[in-house]
Amino acid sequence: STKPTSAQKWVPEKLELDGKTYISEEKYWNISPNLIKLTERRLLFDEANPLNLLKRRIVNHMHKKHRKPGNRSPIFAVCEDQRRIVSVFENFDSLLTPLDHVSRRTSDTYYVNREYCLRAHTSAHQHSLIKQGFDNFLVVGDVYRRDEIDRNHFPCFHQMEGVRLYSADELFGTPQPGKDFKLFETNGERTKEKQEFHAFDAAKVLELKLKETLEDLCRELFGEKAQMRWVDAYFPFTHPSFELEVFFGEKWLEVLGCGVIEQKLLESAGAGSKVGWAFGLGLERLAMVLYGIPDIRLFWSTDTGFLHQFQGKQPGDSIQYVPISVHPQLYMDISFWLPENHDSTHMKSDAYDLIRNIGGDLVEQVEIIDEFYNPKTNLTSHCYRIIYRSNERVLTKEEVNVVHGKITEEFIRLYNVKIR
Ligand code: FA5
Ligand code: MG
Repeated sequence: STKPTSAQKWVPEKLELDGKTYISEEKYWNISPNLIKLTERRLLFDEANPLNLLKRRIVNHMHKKHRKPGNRSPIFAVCEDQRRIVSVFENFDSLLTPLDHVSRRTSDTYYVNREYCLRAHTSAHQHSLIKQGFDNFLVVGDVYRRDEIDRNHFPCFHQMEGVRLYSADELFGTPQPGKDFKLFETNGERTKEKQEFHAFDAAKVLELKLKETLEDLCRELFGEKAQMRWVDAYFPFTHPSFELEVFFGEKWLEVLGCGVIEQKLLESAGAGSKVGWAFGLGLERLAMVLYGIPDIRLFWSTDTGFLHQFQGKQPGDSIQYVPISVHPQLYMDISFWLPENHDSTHMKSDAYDLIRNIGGDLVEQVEIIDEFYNPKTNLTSHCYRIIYRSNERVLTKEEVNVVHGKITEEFIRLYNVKIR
């Protein structure tokens, strides 16, 4: 029995996600049906989505640039299949988030019950992965926050986490006589630049390597043309902490947070003998800058006018997004038999030309959606889907019929096809 306490609050009994069932608690539940729909989209696994392209590009770069001694194998493990519902311990406590921190509130985080929430950042997986023994890893995934919605914010967005841990030798290189660098110091002081446990040199080298890694990544993505700046920041699980901003759309846009991992976190995860850094990238923000996508909501578009600009592209390709029309699409198909012995490949290029020539600006896309050969009649059939859309106005069905009719006539006249 469901007895709503507040008017119209939708509280299902349970939520099933990523193969696990969570029993909801009305007092905490604040997930909307619309948000559930977002969890089902899995944009990062959709090859036509720019976020998928960007993810692969960053992973390729990190694999290429960060390798084991001897240079043969990449050091970063890539984790893409972590469960998206995490415990309050994983999302907050393990990351040393104070009990009264705003991010814990039900106004900021989506809760299923007292214990479990939708992850608000990929940092939620740091503790458990380090505990499992991973020293160097990337975590990619969708994260959820009760944020405002505008051009740069959306309640579901995507992050990539990076964690890199070092022993003294890994951080400073093999020890040399007379040079005795240490990771830790006792009775040290916590300052703006370092944690109390860290030796000054260790903290400085970590900060340098962290910033170098991220600047190098941004140069690979944006080339030399991009303007970037470092800003001091605060996160409960890193110190010192920084944010990187990139100049885009006439403003500075924050694209990532990062810092030197709090030693207390590493200790509690069983890696207290190492030191390390971590970063969390906002993939949408980077993709907006990289591909010139002006609004974060576009990543959720199912409009083929958007998706076609990324479909079939490789991570290394340079792509600049061309704004699509705000008017609706209309599509019509045309199917015909080619004359006997007419070359199928040639027909395709001829067909694309013919359709564009007659349809002009009204044709947004053409694709062949069906092709087959009938051995009995020795005939080949083609079916093309034509997507009509105007930049200036809403097209009427009648208007499109006229254009489509002309295209059909030209196919018959020029190529002697038999309409099916
Ligand atoms: C974090 O989420 C930290 N976990 C990052 C981190 C990781 C710090 C590891 C230190 C070590 P923040 O809330 O600032 O930090 O988000 C990180 C990035 O996600 C932002 O820089 C931004 O690019 C992106 N981001 C944040 N909120 C949104 C949103 N609502 N929509 C789209 N992108 C967002
Ligand atoms: Mg931030």
